[in-house]
Amino acid sequence: MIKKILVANRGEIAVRVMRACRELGIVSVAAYSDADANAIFTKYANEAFYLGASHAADSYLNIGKIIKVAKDCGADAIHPGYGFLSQNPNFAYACERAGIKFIGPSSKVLSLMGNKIASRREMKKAGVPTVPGTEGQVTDASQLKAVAAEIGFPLMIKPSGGGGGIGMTVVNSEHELEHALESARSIANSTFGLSEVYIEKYLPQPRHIEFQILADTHGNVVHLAERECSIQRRYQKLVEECPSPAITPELRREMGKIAVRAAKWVHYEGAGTIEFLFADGKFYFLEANTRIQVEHPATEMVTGIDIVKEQIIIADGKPLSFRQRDVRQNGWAIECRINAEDPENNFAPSPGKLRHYRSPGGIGVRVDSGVHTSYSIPHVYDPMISKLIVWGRDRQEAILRMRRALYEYIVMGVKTNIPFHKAVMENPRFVAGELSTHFITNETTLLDDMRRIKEREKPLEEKLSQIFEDKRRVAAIAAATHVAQLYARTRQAGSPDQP
Ligand code: MV4
Repeated sequence: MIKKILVANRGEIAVRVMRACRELGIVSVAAYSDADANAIFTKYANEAFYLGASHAADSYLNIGKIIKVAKDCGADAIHPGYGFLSQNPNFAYACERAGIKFIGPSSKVLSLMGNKIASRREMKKAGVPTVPGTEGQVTDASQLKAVAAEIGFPLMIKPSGGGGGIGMTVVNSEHELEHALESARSIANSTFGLSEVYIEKYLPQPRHIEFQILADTHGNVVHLAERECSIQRRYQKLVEECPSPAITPELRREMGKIAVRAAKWVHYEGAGTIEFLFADGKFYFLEANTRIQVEHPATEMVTGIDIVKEQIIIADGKPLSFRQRDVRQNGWAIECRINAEDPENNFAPSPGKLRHYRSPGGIGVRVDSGVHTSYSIPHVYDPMISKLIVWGRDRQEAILRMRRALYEYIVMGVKTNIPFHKAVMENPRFVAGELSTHFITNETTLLDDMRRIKEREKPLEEKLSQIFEDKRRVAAIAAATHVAQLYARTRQAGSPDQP
């Protein structure tokens, strides 16, 4: 039985996992770097162990150090979160050898799904529709020409070791072929240490739709419907929703069945997602994500199922706590990733100290974060501040609620993408649910819309900064005259209703 879990991650996802541990009565252990010594997750955990320097190679990416901490603290299992080592077969293998349960699929499944040519081949065998393209890798131009003659242009060269868009090349015509292939193979080799590339027909404006699945060790595999993640910038998702406005109940049944079949075919274990490209009513397998994903809360809001808790239950060898027929889809959820970045400066990271921080609340609002007022967002990691997730009875209500929640969000001290999210939530195409992976490039007015919204909200900002400026001035005076202590004593003595 799992009694103690080491969380091999940081920030909001570390807190998220520890929350599930707490509800399950499992002891949680943080492993932290220098930069995170005072982070919330380090304090939230029942125990905290120092890993190493802030640079991820010395801490969150260091397999040896993490396994050592797990042994030292007596953890039964390791939760890898997302990013870092979460999809690393060597890490899963190191856990397996150390007799510590890796919360996720086996190292074998991670290897298989991490190789895009291999996973594409397996999915084809399983009867999962894939984008028209090559069976295996393509090494020379003559081979590539033959494929191009068959599937036509535009086509896409993709690295087998990749994922997340790195090293992908669109080829529009025959005369670009030779150069594109050479360059793609060289980029693939330098980024992934694997020069293998494959070819797919290029879909010009697809939607990105992913099915959440859960698979236990008793052969139960279920899906929790889909999320639409089309709104992204440079392969970084910005807004996700559950369900997708493009998917009818019939399509959901069909795609869900196929996602479950895909998971069963590879003997998947744990939580995962099967990603599809969706265009002209047709869907094609893209890749599988073999981890908990950033955007999992959108699905949790709509289904009421705690996906992280189920991950732990599965890792413990127990059957899923529900069956496919128990899964109810209720209403609509939207998630905005709130980042410390400057939309006015090409979305450059804006790390630094949160001079003031107040997250929204009220009905239908969930904020997953690992930050607080006076916390400094480190420059060495991803500059995500939080995930803001709202629920509504329908998409319209969810959008209005997201606008309201964004209006309430106060972050002072760093630049954020909150104003950009406000522009997205007011965009007519977004409101109509007309989305594609090219949404942000196509919607050329978003930055101007954002500036207009900022101008419109100036009066609110001034009122807020007044509050916080005043507070600081009062605190400074009180401290100087020792009034603070006296004030605290009178408050303790008086009625709690007294101002
Ligand atoms: C594609 C595609 C169009 N056609 N494949 C980008 C990330 C990687 N996971 C796969 N990607 C794409 N593959 C074919 N055959 C368009 C994309 C793509 C994309 C996919 C998902 C989410 C956002 C995207 C943004 C640009 C391109």
